[in-house]
Amino acid sequence: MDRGQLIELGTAMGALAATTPIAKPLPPALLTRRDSNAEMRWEAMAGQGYVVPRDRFFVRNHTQSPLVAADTWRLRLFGTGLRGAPSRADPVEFDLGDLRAMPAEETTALLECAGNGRRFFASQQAHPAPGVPWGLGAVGVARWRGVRLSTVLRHAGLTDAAVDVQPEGLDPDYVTGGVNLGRVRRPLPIGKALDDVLLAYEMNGRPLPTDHGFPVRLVVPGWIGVSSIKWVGPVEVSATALFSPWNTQFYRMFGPGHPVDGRFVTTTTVKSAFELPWDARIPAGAEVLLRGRSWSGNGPIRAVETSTDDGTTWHPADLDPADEGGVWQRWTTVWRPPGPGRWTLRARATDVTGTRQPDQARPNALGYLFDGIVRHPVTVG
Ligand SMILES: Nc1nc2c(c(=O)[nH]1)N[C@H]1C(S)=C(S)[C@@H](COP(=O)(O)O)O[C@H]1N2
Ligand SMILES: [Mo]
Repeated sequence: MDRGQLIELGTAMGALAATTPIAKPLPPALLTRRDSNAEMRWEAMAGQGYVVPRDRFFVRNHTQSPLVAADTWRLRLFGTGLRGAPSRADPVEFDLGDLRAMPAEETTALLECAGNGRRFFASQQAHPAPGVPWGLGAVGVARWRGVRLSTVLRHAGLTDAAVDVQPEGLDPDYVTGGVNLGRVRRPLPIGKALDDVLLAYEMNGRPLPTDHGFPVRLVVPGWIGVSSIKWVGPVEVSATALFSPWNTQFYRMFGPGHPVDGRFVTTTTVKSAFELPWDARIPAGAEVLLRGRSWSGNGPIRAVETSTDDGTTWHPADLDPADEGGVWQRWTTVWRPPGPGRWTLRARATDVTGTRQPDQARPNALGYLFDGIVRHPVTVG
């Protein structure tokens, strides 16, 4: 057996030896389980600070969380975009100690699944899409600490010829419709890879939790969640374009108004959520302070408006000045319910590019990038 085969066998056995659907507890007050995924409940953010605590951060697993041993873990870079490590069997390797010895950076970044809000394509627009039926809770903000991907790529012998960087997860192969698509992996254009991407080993001040990619994951700010590969092991750096099902079959915009072969999805869209239970109970006869958050992959939020009369009139919400320029924006608005009964709350945000949430999101075959105004039901009395 040559060294390449040994490495393959080693990582395969490592991934197979121990996996769990989701490692952390899923208290129903914090998270809603959706198969191998878990959605944050928005009421669990009421009264919280800027970041989402680790216990309620959403989990999106194509398969299962692998229990990766930190001491034997290696980052393995290879490919035609590197000097002297063209083949997967003979990679440039770094262990956790190597990464920790490189200059560390900390960044506050938002992670959002491309399918966040997918269920509203069905419930509000009669246009259901396949996939995890997320409400608005497949999003979270955390403080990530790690080393820049660009730093590691340069240590690995990056050449000017590199065009794509493809990190690969150590979780089990993804099998769908009877077809084994291999490990979760998605090419990242070299421009983004060298810009602000982090190889993170800490989340909110502690080592990454198992479900969020221990020991090391990518964090790709502003881009859809699938870009931020968890439990990263091999990383291919290529002088020619790379392809995987995650940039050809999934995470492309297909359907009317989109190119026949779809459009590669990069940044997330603008959204807003109330920090309230779905169908919240609100006491009658008093003013209530409604809280929420808005965010956009285009950059900071400039304005948020709310409506409690089915979108007839809109009122500016008060933006928390502490969040100005941040990756999401907290806001509040005072509401005096006119009387008992069922009411619908709406919030719409405008981001730094002037993009405002539309009444209807543009449908697409796989239900990505829902940006429509969500009708949040509440019961007063
Ligand atoms: N290896 C691996 N990385 C992955 C995934 C996965 O299933 N396996 N899911 C991706 C998707 S679709 C999303 S939205 C984010 C979710 O990150 P989280 O589970 O830490 O919230 O991880 C991404 N990275
Ligand atoms: Mo995702």
